[in-house]
Amino acid sequence: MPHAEQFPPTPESLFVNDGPLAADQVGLLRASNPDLPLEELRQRYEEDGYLFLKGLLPRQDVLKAREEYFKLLSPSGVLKDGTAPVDGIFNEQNDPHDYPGIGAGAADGNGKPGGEKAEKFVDLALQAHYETWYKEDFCKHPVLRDLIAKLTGWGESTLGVRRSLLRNNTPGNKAIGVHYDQIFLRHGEPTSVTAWVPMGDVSLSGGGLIYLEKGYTLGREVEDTFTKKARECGMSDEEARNAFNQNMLSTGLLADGPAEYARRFDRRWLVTAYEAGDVVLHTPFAVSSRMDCKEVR
Ligand SMILES: O=C(O)CCC(=O)C(=O)O
Ligand SMILES: [Fe+2]
Repeated sequence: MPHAEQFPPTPESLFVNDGPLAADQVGLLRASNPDLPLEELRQRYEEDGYLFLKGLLPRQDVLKAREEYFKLLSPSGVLKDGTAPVDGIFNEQNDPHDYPGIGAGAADGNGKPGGEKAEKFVDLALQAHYETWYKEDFCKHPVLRDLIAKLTGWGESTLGVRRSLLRNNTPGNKAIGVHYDQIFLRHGEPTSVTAWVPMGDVSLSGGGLIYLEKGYTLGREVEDTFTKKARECGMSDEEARNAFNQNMLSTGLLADGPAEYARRFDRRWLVTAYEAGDVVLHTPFAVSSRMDCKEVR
Protein backbone atom coordinates (compact mmCIF):
# COMPACT_ATOMS: atom_id res chain seq x y z
CA MET A 1 0.00 0.00 0.00
CA PRO A 2 1.97 3.01 -1.19
CA HIS A 3 0.19 5.46 1.11
CA ALA A 4 1.03 3.37 4.19
CA GLU A 5 4.75 3.78 3.60
CA GLN A 6 6.78 5.48 6.29
CA PHE A 7 8.48 8.80 5.63
CA PRO A 8 11.28 9.74 5.85
CA PRO A 9 12.30 6.36 4.48
CA THR A 10 15.61 4.74 5.26
CA PRO A 11 18.21 6.20 2.90
CA GLU A 12 19.14 2.75 1.60
CA SER A 13 15.70 2.39 0.08
CA LEU A 14 16.12 5.45 -2.12
CA PHE A 15 18.32 4.53 -5.03
CA VAL A 16 18.96 6.64 -8.09
CA ASN A 17 21.24 6.06 -11.09
CA ASP A 18 24.39 6.92 -9.19
CA GLY A 19 23.64 5.16 -5.91
CA PRO A 20 21.58 5.85 -2.77
CA LEU A 21 20.35 9.33 -1.87
CA ALA A 22 21.55 10.46 1.54
CA ALA A 23 18.88 11.25 4.15
CA ASP A 24 19.54 14.99 3.86
CA GLN A 25 19.20 14.84 0.08
CA VAL A 26 15.50 13.96 0.15
CA GLY A 27 12.25 15.67 0.99
CA LEU A 28 8.61 14.87 0.35
CA LEU A 29 6.79 16.10 -2.76
CA ARG A 30 3.95 18.44 -1.71
CA ALA A 31 0.58 16.82 -2.44
CA SER A 32 -2.47 18.91 -3.39
CA ASN A 33 -6.13 18.07 -3.32
CA PRO A 34 -7.57 18.86 -6.78
CA ASP A 35 -10.58 20.43 -5.06
CA LEU A 36 -8.54 23.26 -3.57
CA PRO A 37 -9.47 26.72 -4.90
CA LEU A 38 -7.94 27.38 -8.31
CA GLU A 39 -6.02 30.36 -6.99
CA GLU A 40 -4.33 28.17 -4.39
CA LEU A 41 -3.46 25.53 -7.01
CA ARG A 42 -2.00 28.21 -9.29
CA GLN A 43 0.05 29.65 -6.47
CA ARG A 44 1.50 26.24 -5.62
CA TYR A 45 2.35 25.59 -9.28
CA GLU A 46 4.21 28.92 -9.43
CA GLU A 47 5.92 28.49 -6.08
CA ASP A 48 7.05 24.88 -6.46
CA GLY A 49 7.27 24.57 -10.24
CA TYR A 50 4.98 21.55 -9.98
CA LEU A 51 1.53 20.60 -8.75
CA PHE A 52 1.05 17.07 -7.42
CA LEU A 53 -2.67 16.36 -7.70
CA LYS A 54 -3.78 13.37 -5.63
CA GLY A 55 -6.47 11.23 -7.21
CA LEU A 56 -7.33 13.63 -10.04
CA LEU A 57 -8.23 10.89 -12.53
CA PRO A 58 -10.69 8.06 -11.87
CA ARG A 59 -8.56 5.15 -10.71
CA GLN A 60 -10.36 2.67 -12.94
CA ASP A 61 -9.59 4.71 -16.07
CA VAL A 62 -5.88 4.61 -15.29
CA LEU A 63 -5.93 0.91 -14.45
CA LYS A 64 -7.73 0.21 -17.73
CA ALA A 65 -4.81 1.77 -19.64
CA ARG A 66 -2.37 -0.16 -17.46
CA GLU A 67 -4.13 -3.40 -18.25
CA GLU A 68 -4.14 -2.72 -21.99
CA TYR A 69 -0.45 -1.80 -21.88
CA PHE A 70 0.61 -5.01 -20.21
CA LYS A 71 -1.67 -7.11 -22.40
CA LEU A 72 0.13 -5.62 -25.39
CA LEU A 73 3.60 -6.21 -23.88
CA SER A 74 2.76 -9.69 -22.63
CA PRO A 75 4.00 -11.63 -25.73
CA SER A 76 7.51 -10.32 -24.96
CA GLY A 77 7.56 -12.48 -21.81
CA VAL A 78 8.02 -9.48 -19.53
CA LEU A 79 5.34 -10.60 -17.06
CA LYS A 80 5.59 -13.30 -14.43
CA ASP A 81 3.71 -16.42 -15.50
CA GLY A 82 0.21 -16.77 -14.15
CA THR A 83 -0.14 -13.13 -13.08
CA ALA A 84 -2.80 -10.71 -14.30
CA PRO A 85 -1.64 -8.12 -16.86
CA VAL A 86 -3.14 -5.27 -14.81
CA ASP A 87 -0.75 -6.14 -11.96
CA GLY A 88 2.26 -5.69 -14.25
CA ILE A 89 4.52 -8.05 -12.31
CA PHE A 90 7.99 -8.43 -13.81
CA ASN A 91 9.23 -11.98 -14.33
CA GLU A 92 12.31 -12.08 -12.16
CA GLN A 93 13.74 -14.97 -14.16
CA ASN A 94 14.18 -12.52 -17.02
CA ASP A 95 17.45 -10.87 -17.93
CA PRO A 96 16.79 -7.11 -17.42
CA HIS A 97 18.80 -6.39 -20.57
CA ASP A 98 16.07 -8.07 -22.59
CA TYR A 99 13.55 -5.58 -21.18
CA PRO A 100 15.20 -2.17 -21.38
CA GLY A 101 13.36 0.91 -20.18
CA ILE A 102 12.49 3.05 -23.16
CA GLY A 103 13.16 6.74 -23.23
CA ALA A 104 16.03 6.94 -20.79
CA GLY A 105 18.48 7.92 -23.56
CA ALA A 106 20.43 5.86 -26.08
CA ALA A 107 23.89 6.75 -24.77
CA ASP A 108 23.36 4.94 -21.50
CA GLY A 109 22.36 1.68 -23.05
CA ASN A 110 18.62 2.15 -22.94
CA GLY A 111 18.17 2.93 -26.62
CA LYS A 112 16.87 0.45 -29.12
CA PRO A 113 19.01 -2.55 -28.32
CA GLY A 114 20.43 -5.29 -30.51
CA GLY A 115 19.08 -8.48 -28.95
CA GLU A 116 16.04 -10.11 -30.48
CA LYS A 117 14.06 -10.28 -27.23
CA ALA A 118 14.87 -6.69 -26.36
CA GLU A 119 13.88 -5.57 -29.82
CA LYS A 120 10.51 -7.25 -29.50
CA PHE A 121 9.91 -5.64 -26.12
CA VAL A 122 10.90 -2.18 -27.32
CA ASP A 123 8.84 -2.50 -30.50
CA LEU A 124 5.75 -3.35 -28.46
CA ALA A 125 6.45 -0.53 -25.99
CA LEU A 126 6.68 1.87 -28.92
CA GLN A 127 3.55 0.46 -30.55
CA ALA A 128 1.59 1.26 -27.39
CA HIS A 129 1.84 4.96 -28.30
CA TYR A 130 -0.40 4.38 -31.32
CA GLU A 131 -3.17 2.45 -29.58
CA THR A 132 -6.55 4.13 -29.08
CA TRP A 133 -6.65 3.32 -25.36
CA TYR A 134 -3.45 5.35 -25.01
CA LYS A 135 -3.45 8.20 -27.50
CA GLU A 136 -7.18 8.92 -27.22
CA ASP A 137 -8.63 7.62 -23.97
CA PHE A 138 -5.62 8.15 -21.73
CA CYS A 139 -3.76 11.12 -23.22
CA LYS A 140 -6.90 13.09 -23.96
CA HIS A 141 -8.65 12.32 -20.72
CA PRO A 142 -11.25 15.10 -20.30
CA VAL A 143 -10.63 15.46 -16.55
CA LEU A 144 -6.95 16.20 -17.17
CA ARG A 145 -7.66 18.54 -20.02
CA ASP A 146 -10.33 20.45 -18.07
CA LEU A 147 -8.07 20.91 -15.08
CA ILE A 148 -5.25 22.28 -17.24
CA ALA A 149 -7.65 24.50 -19.18
CA LYS A 150 -8.85 26.04 -15.91
CA LEU A 151 -5.50 26.23 -14.17
CA THR A 152 -3.78 28.01 -17.05
CA GLY A 153 -6.80 30.02 -18.15
CA TRP A 154 -6.29 28.66 -21.68
CA GLY A 155 -9.86 27.38 -21.70
CA GLU A 156 -11.07 26.21 -25.10
CA SER A 157 -7.66 27.02 -26.62
CA THR A 158 -5.93 24.26 -24.66
CA LEU A 159 -3.97 22.07 -27.07
CA GLY A 160 -2.35 18.73 -26.38
CA VAL A 161 1.15 18.17 -27.76
CA ARG A 162 0.68 15.38 -30.26
CA ARG A 163 3.90 13.63 -29.37
CA SER A 164 3.55 12.14 -25.91
CA LEU A 165 5.88 9.73 -24.16
CA LEU A 166 4.82 6.47 -22.60
CA ARG A 167 7.86 5.67 -20.51
CA ASN A 168 8.63 2.51 -18.65
CA ASN A 169 11.23 1.92 -15.95
CA THR A 170 12.01 -1.76 -15.66
CA PRO A 171 13.83 -3.43 -12.74
CA GLY A 172 17.58 -3.62 -13.20
CA ASN A 173 17.76 -0.90 -15.86
CA LYS A 174 18.88 2.69 -15.78
CA ALA A 175 16.24 5.37 -15.14
CA ILE A 176 16.10 8.71 -16.96
CA GLY A 177 18.78 11.16 -15.75
CA VAL A 178 18.51 14.79 -14.64
CA HIS A 179 16.78 17.14 -17.09
CA TYR A 180 14.18 19.81 -17.62
CA ASP A 181 11.58 19.35 -20.33
CA GLN A 182 12.20 22.56 -22.28
CA ILE A 183 15.32 20.82 -23.57
CA PHE A 184 13.05 18.41 -25.43
CA LEU A 185 10.53 21.12 -26.39
CA ARG A 186 13.16 23.46 -27.73
CA HIS A 187 11.13 24.80 -30.64
CA GLY A 188 8.16 25.86 -28.52
CA GLU A 189 7.54 28.71 -26.10
CA PRO A 190 8.48 27.82 -22.51
CA THR A 191 4.85 28.05 -21.42
CA SER A 192 3.77 24.44 -21.84
CA VAL A 193 2.57 22.28 -18.95
CA THR A 194 3.88 18.74 -18.62
CA ALA A 195 1.56 16.16 -17.09
CA TRP A 196 3.40 13.19 -15.61
CA VAL A 197 0.82 10.48 -15.03
CA PRO A 198 1.84 7.23 -13.31
CA MET A 199 -0.05 4.33 -14.87
CA GLY A 200 -0.62 2.47 -11.63
CA ASP A 201 0.55 2.52 -8.03
CA VAL A 202 4.25 3.20 -7.60
CA SER A 203 5.93 2.62 -4.24
CA LEU A 204 8.84 4.82 -3.11
CA SER A 205 11.33 2.27 -4.38
CA GLY A 206 9.25 1.51 -7.46
CA GLY A 207 10.95 4.05 -9.74
CA GLY A 208 8.63 7.08 -9.78
CA LEU A 209 9.50 10.61 -10.87
CA ILE A 210 11.47 12.83 -8.48
CA TYR A 211 11.80 16.62 -8.54
CA LEU A 212 14.71 18.80 -7.53
CA GLU A 213 13.46 21.30 -4.92
CA LYS A 214 12.86 24.62 -6.72
CA GLY A 215 14.82 23.10 -9.60
CA TYR A 216 13.22 25.54 -12.03
CA THR A 217 15.58 28.26 -10.83
CA LEU A 218 18.49 26.14 -12.07
CA GLY A 219 16.68 25.22 -15.28
CA ARG A 220 16.08 28.90 -16.00
CA GLU A 221 19.66 29.76 -15.14
CA VAL A 222 21.05 27.20 -17.57
CA GLU A 223 18.69 28.50 -20.22
CA ASP A 224 19.42 32.21 -19.61
CA THR A 225 23.18 31.80 -19.39
CA PHE A 226 23.25 29.88 -22.58
CA THR A 227 20.96 32.26 -24.46
CA LYS A 228 23.16 35.16 -23.37
CA LYS A 229 26.32 33.39 -24.54
CA ALA A 230 24.70 32.55 -27.86
CA ARG A 231 23.68 36.21 -28.34
CA GLU A 232 27.20 37.37 -27.54
CA CYS A 233 28.55 35.01 -30.18
CA GLY A 234 26.13 36.56 -32.67
CA MET A 235 24.12 33.36 -33.20
CA SER A 236 20.71 33.44 -34.88
CA ASP A 237 17.74 31.96 -33.00
CA GLU A 238 18.01 28.78 -35.02
CA GLU A 239 21.74 28.46 -34.43
CA ALA A 240 21.19 29.05 -30.73
CA ARG A 241 18.56 26.30 -30.56
CA ASN A 242 20.87 23.79 -32.17
CA ALA A 243 23.80 24.87 -30.07
CA PHE A 244 21.67 24.42 -26.97
CA ASN A 245 21.30 20.80 -27.68
CA GLN A 246 25.08 20.46 -28.02
CA ASN A 247 25.47 22.07 -24.59
CA MET A 248 23.77 19.11 -22.92
CA LEU A 249 24.88 15.50 -22.69
CA SER A 250 24.19 13.76 -26.00
CA THR A 251 20.95 12.49 -24.46
CA GLY A 252 19.70 16.03 -23.73
CA LEU A 253 20.27 15.50 -20.01
CA LEU A 254 21.91 17.90 -17.56
CA ALA A 255 23.54 14.98 -15.78
CA ASP A 256 23.26 11.24 -15.50
CA GLY A 257 23.40 11.00 -11.72
CA PRO A 258 20.79 12.68 -9.48
CA ALA A 259 22.78 12.15 -6.26
CA GLU A 260 25.88 13.94 -7.53
CA TYR A 261 23.69 16.69 -9.06
CA ALA A 262 21.97 17.32 -5.70
CA ARG A 263 25.35 17.50 -3.97
CA ARG A 264 26.74 19.91 -6.55
CA PHE A 265 23.85 22.36 -6.21
CA ASP A 266 23.04 21.62 -2.58
CA ARG A 267 19.39 20.86 -3.28
CA ARG A 268 17.09 18.06 -2.16
CA TRP A 269 15.22 15.62 -4.36
CA LEU A 270 11.50 15.55 -3.57
CA VAL A 271 10.13 12.04 -3.62
CA THR A 272 6.79 10.35 -3.08
CA ALA A 273 4.84 7.16 -3.66
CA TYR A 274 2.14 7.46 -6.31
CA GLU A 275 -1.31 5.94 -6.71
CA ALA A 276 -3.22 5.31 -9.92
CA GLY A 277 -5.18 8.50 -10.58
CA ASP A 278 -2.45 10.86 -9.35
CA VAL A 279 -1.08 13.46 -11.76
CA VAL A 280 1.88 15.79 -11.46
CA LEU A 281 1.85 18.95 -13.56
CA HIS A 282 5.15 20.76 -13.96
CA THR A 283 6.67 23.71 -15.73
CA PRO A 284 9.14 23.26 -18.63
CA PHE A 285 12.02 24.31 -16.35
CA ALA A 286 11.26 21.95 -13.45
CA VAL A 287 14.27 19.65 -13.00
CA SER A 288 13.32 16.01 -12.65
CA SER A 289 14.69 12.49 -12.76
CA ARG A 290 13.53 9.06 -11.62
CA MET A 291 14.19 6.74 -8.73
CA ASP A 292 15.68 3.41 -9.71
CA CYS A 293 13.09 0.69 -9.96
CA LYS A 294 13.86 -1.78 -7.17
CA GLU A 295 10.54 -3.60 -7.23
CA VAL A 296 9.18 -6.14 -9.66
CA ARG A 297 5.81 -4.43 -9.77
O1 LIG B 1 10.52 8.51 -17.17
C1 LIG B 1 9.52 9.23 -17.09
O2 LIG B 1 8.40 8.81 -16.82
C2 LIG B 1 9.62 10.68 -17.32
C3 LIG B 1 10.51 10.98 -18.44
C4 LIG B 1 10.67 12.45 -18.58
O3 LIG B 1 10.70 13.15 -17.60
C5 LIG B 1 10.74 13.04 -19.90
O4 LIG B 1 10.70 12.32 -20.89
O5 LIG B 1 10.83 14.28 -20.02
FE1 LIG C 1 10.77 15.18 -18.20
